[in-house]
Amino acid sequence: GFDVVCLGESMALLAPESIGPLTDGTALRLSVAGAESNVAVNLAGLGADVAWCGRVGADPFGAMIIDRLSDAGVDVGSIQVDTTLPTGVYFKDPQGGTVYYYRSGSAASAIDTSFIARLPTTKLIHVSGITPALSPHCAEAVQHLIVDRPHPATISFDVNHREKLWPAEFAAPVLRRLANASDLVFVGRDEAENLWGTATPQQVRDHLDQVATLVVKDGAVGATVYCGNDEWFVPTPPVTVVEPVGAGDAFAAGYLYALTRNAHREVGLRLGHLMAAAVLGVTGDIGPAPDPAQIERVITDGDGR
Ligand code: KDG
Repeated sequence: GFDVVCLGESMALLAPESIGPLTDGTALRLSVAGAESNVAVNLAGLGADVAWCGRVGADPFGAMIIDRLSDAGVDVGSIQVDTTLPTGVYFKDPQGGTVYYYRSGSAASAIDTSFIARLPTTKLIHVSGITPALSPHCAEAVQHLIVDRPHPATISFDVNHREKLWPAEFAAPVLRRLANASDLVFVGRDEAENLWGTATPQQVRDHLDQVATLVVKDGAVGATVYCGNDEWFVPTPPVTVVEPVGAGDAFAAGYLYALTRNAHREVGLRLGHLMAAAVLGVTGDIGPAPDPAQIERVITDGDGR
């Protein structure tokens, strides 16, 4: 089986080539985006045996997603190609600081419990709070995966609240329920505050008290991992932020990679920070390839200096 299976929607992303308004005549660049496939690409870069499972359309965008993930070393053998529904698309507006999704009725929005039944064998399944927002079928599928547990795998859940898909008042109870039924949860401190009104990492822990392992990321401050009554905190290393998108996905990949190597939870936080820092320094969703020697130093010595 795989070390990790990541499940979700990937889309074609259209973003201006240089910062400016989204208007007629603006040159756009086409690329691949998707939170869970970003995690898969980062994990493959670290050397993990990882598959991405999702549904794409029988169109150039679906083909592009399959090609790029395959190039990155991610297994694409479980991707379903839908012959009628299209690949989702979204536009990034860096000037307005927002995104526009064209993904309702996408191939991925038809992910259902039968798709979950066909997931390949793995020790660890990574999903996010984006998927239950895509359609009622997707919500049922994620609930089935996490609550009914048809697969004997550890479930990792990144809360990933996307305001443009569902406002906090609708998302809050669903994301809390899914998080509390997962084995490992990633959430941003400010994301949790926006959803549940929890101001401090400890308040997040009190709100998600059923989770075996909870990782609360507090931006430039640091990350805390809670496990039972124990907790470990690792400060965020200083970094110049060019563009933050993808940093959470890279963080999750670093933590999950440490988990596949049976490293200590604190090592997971360090690898998470290291992977996130690489993405924070670039405009793209994925950072430059990590230095394998530095990764090994973090895993064996507990730090990468
Ligand atoms: O984490 C980055 C994602 O937000 C981006 O790749 C797009 O998956 C995406 C989404 O649904 O917003």
